[in-house]
Amino acid sequence: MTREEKARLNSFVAKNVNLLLEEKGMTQRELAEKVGKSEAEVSRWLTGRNGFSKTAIARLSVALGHDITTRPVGLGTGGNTDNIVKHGNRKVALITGVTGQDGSYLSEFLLEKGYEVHGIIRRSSVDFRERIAHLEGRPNFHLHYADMSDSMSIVKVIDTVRPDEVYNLAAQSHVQVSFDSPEFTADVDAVGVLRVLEAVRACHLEQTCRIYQASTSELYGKVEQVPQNENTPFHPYSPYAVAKLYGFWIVKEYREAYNMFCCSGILFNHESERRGETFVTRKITLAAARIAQGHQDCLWLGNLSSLRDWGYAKDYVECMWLILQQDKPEDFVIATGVQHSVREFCYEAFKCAGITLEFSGEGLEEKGICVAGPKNLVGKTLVAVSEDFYRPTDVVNLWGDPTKAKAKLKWNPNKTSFEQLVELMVKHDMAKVAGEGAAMKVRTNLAEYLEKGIVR
Ligand code: NAP
Ligand code: G4F
Repeated sequence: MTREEKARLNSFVAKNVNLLLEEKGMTQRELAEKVGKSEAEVSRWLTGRNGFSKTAIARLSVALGHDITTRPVGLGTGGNTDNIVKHGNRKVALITGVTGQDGSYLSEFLLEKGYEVHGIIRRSSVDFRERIAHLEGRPNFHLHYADMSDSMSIVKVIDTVRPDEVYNLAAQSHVQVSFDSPEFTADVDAVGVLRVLEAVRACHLEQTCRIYQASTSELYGKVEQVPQNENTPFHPYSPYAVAKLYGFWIVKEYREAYNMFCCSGILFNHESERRGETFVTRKITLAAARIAQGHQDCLWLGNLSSLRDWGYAKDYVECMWLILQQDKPEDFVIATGVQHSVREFCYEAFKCAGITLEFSGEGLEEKGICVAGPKNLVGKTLVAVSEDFYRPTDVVNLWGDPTKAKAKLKWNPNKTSFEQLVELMVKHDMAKVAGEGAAMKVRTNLAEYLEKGIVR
C-alpha cells in the first residue's frame, strides 16, 4: 500500500468510527474503556493522528458491533444534512480560529449540518476555550494544535484531516492592536493565508478542497465610496487592513493561477454575546451592565462618531458556508446595509440597561450624561472620551451593500436588527455581571484598566 492509500484508508476508517459512535450515542471515553486503551489514544485514531493497526481495527469492530473497514449503511446523521452527506460519508471541515467568536458559531452551524468539524488551536499558558467548551467531547468535533505562523504545523493538520472545506478565520483581529504588533499581524493575517493555501497544495488537495478566507470591510478603510460593494476600491488604513489585503489578493491569485475554489467573504462588523471584550460593542454592553449594577463609574471610549454596519455573528457564519456551496468561486460582501455610530450604539445599550443618556460637547469634551434611570445615576457622566482610544488612522464610515449576497446566496441580511443585536448583548451581559459575584473585584479591575487605556 502506498503512503497515500494508507492515509486514505485511515481517514475512511476514522470517519466510520465517528459515524458509529454518534449513531450509538457512545462517547470516546466509553469506547476507550471497551477497547482497553486510553481516551487520548482513541482520540488520536479518530482524528487521524495515529494509523489503525490490524489489532486496533479488530478490537474497534467488536466494540462497535460493525466491521469498521466497511461503510456503515443507513446511519442516522443527526441535524440538517441537505447537500452534506456525500456517498454516505460526512463532509470534513477544518476551521482555523475555532476558539474565536466566529469559529465557535461556525462549528455549531457545521455540526448541525452533519459535518465532521476539525479546529486548530494554539498553545497558550492559560487554557482559554470558553467559546467552544460546550462542543468538546462531541464525536464529530476534534481539535488539533497548530499555529498560523508555523507552516509545518498547518501542513501536518491538513494532511491528517484531509478536509473538503477549510474556513480560514484565524487572525490577530484587533485593529488597534495591529498598530502595536504590526509584524505579528502581518505574519498571521497575511502570510498565514498563504501558508494555508500552500498547505492545501502540498497535500494535493487543491482540486477537491474549498477554502473560505475571512476578509474584512477594513479593506475599504479610508473609504472612497458609500455604501461599499464588491466593486468599491480598497484603501486599507491600518496594519491589520494592509495584512488582510494581502490575504484577499493571494486568495484571488491562487483561484486564477491554480484554478482553486477559494473565496473571500468581505464581512462587515459582526458582534454577539461572544464578541471579544475589547471591541467597542462588547466594551459598551459590558460597561452598561456594570454601571447599571454599580460596579463601574464611567465608560471611556475613543471616536464616538465612527460609523459601522453592525450585524449578528450567528447570522453571518451561514454566509461563510453558503459562499463555499456556490457553483463557482466568488467573493461576497456580507453586511446588513444599515449604519449606526458608536454614540448610537452606546445610547441603545444603556437604554437596554434602564439608563437614558444625553450626549453633549464635542471631541474629547463630549460626555454622555444620565438623564433618566436609577436615581443615584441621574445627572452623572457615564460616558466620556479618552485620547487613549483614538487610533493613528481610523476607519470612520463603513456601510455595506449586501445586494449580491441577497441575490446569489439568498441570504437575509436583516434577520437580526440593530436594536435586537444590542438588546441580546446587553441582556447577556446584565446576567453575566449579576452572576459574577465573587469575581467582581477582577472585573472591576478590568474596567479600571479599560478606563486607563491599558487594555483596549
Ligand atoms: P476573534 O474572536 O479575535 O478570533 C480570532 C481567532 O484566531 C481565535 O481563535 C484566535 O485564537 C485565532 N488566532 C489568532 N492568532 C493565531 C495564530 N497565530 N495561530 C492560530 N490561531 C490564531 O475573531 P472573530 O471576530 O471571530 O473573527 C474571525 C475572522 O474574521 C478573523 O480573521 C477576523 O479578522 C475576521 N473578521 C472579523 C469581523 C468581525 O466583525 N468579527 C469582520 C470581518 C472580518 P486564540 O483564541 O488562541 O486567540
Ligand atoms: O469595535 P472595533 O474595535 O472594531 P473595528 O476596528 O471596526 O474592527 C472589527 O471589525 C472589522 C470589520 O470592519 C474586522 F475586520 C476586525 O477584525 C474587527 O472585528 O472599533 C469600531 C470603531 C472604530 O472606529 C474605533 O475607533 O469604534 C471606534 N471606537 C471608539 N472607541 C473604539 C473605542 N473601538 C474600540 N475597540 N475601543 C474603544 O474604546
